[in-house]
Amino acid sequence: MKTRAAVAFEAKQPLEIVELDLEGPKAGEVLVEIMATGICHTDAYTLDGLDSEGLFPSVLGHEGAGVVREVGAGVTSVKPGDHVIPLYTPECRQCKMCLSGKTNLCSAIRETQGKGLMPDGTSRFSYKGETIYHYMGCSTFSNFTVLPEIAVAKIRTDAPFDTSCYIGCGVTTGVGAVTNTAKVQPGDNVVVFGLGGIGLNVIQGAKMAGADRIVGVDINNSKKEWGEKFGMTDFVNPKETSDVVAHLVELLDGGADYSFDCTGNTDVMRQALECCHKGWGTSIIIGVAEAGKEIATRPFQLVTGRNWRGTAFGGAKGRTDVPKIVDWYMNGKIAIDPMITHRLTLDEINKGFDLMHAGESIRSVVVY
Ligand code: NAD
Ligand code: AHE
Ligand code: ZN
Repeated sequence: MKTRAAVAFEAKQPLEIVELDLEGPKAGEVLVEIMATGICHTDAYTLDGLDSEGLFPSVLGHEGAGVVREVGAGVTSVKPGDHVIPLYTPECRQCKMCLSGKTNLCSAIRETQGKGLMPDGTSRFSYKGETIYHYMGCSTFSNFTVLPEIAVAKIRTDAPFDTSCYIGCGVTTGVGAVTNTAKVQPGDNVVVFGLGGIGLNVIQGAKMAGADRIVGVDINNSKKEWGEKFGMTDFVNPKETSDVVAHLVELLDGGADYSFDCTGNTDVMRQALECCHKGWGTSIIIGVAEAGKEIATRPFQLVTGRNWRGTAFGGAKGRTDVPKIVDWYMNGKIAIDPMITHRLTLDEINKGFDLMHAGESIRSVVVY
């Protein structure tokens, strides 16, 4: 079949809207009509050539929601007409990682996914006879995409596509980092670095968990009002503070119980660790750093009881947890609507990247 898609033909170039050839689902796969997709900073990072796994030409996008249109042989958990959210972290429920109960990092298809291919080692997308790579196993910047059955979460049919797509990455990552990874407890003090599409969800997760002080840190002062909407109690602009770590340690009587990096900047990751309370403070890295970057601190920071951890997709097990997060949204336990600042057509998708880089959007969503 044919599908309209925004293709990343080359790094650092605008996406091009073209009609691709798409092969139907093979055994264990499903064809999904994507109804809406968010634009996450990770898409921009890959498009900018900063991802060591980045491949071109490819169809980016990993924050979608849509409808199953066709299923391949042997598919039992979804059927045509089901509403689904694609999962860049699948959940096979059979691999060592899934069975460990210790991680959401399913290993069933990770190797081929990182090579831009389906589990059988081939791509379903092509253009004028040339292979176009998949991205993060999702490729939601295509109106139709093919996904492994283990990489779709079936969700309720009354959830709007243009908001619930955000649960495919940003919402689950931010809220899950608080509830699944950090396990923030009532009364804890939290610091969040980077108040974008992820950081604001960390803030609303921390508020939901009953955190006491929720301090937001961003170099863009317009993010103060955004943070306050979701439960932030204090705002710090590091550009207006001579020593941001000392300031945070002072503000929180010794430092944060939990801090979160939502910037991808390795210098900020160090600040996030070092603003943690001696003896127990834990810093969670969410931000994705560009290829070649490394983190550093004095080992003394860890010797004296600070902990450095990370999280992917908020530690969520996609097929199990995503439908529950959709319920949280539909029941009003978490907010999504105010964070969708822009709705665009597929033809306008490059504008979504411009708005992100200019710090003018929280989430832009492409509605097909
Ligand atoms: P975004 O562009 O919406 O937000 C980034 C925010 O960080 C902006 O508000 C920006 O002003 C702020 N910022 C930039 N430099 C800063 C600095 N030096 N100090 C303080 N604030 C600073 O991006 P996003 O979509 O929220 O994504 C944030 C990061 O999370 C990205 O690195 C993205 O790749 C990553 N991410 C990781 C996961 C995961 O599973 N681990 C999932 C989604 C996104
Ligand atoms: N490909 C990069 C790493 C990118 C990365 O860490 N991705 C996160 C999700 S970001 C979503 O917006 C993730 O899930 N990581 C776990 C994994 O298995 O990829 C690189 O450095 O090579
Ligand atoms: Zn993302």
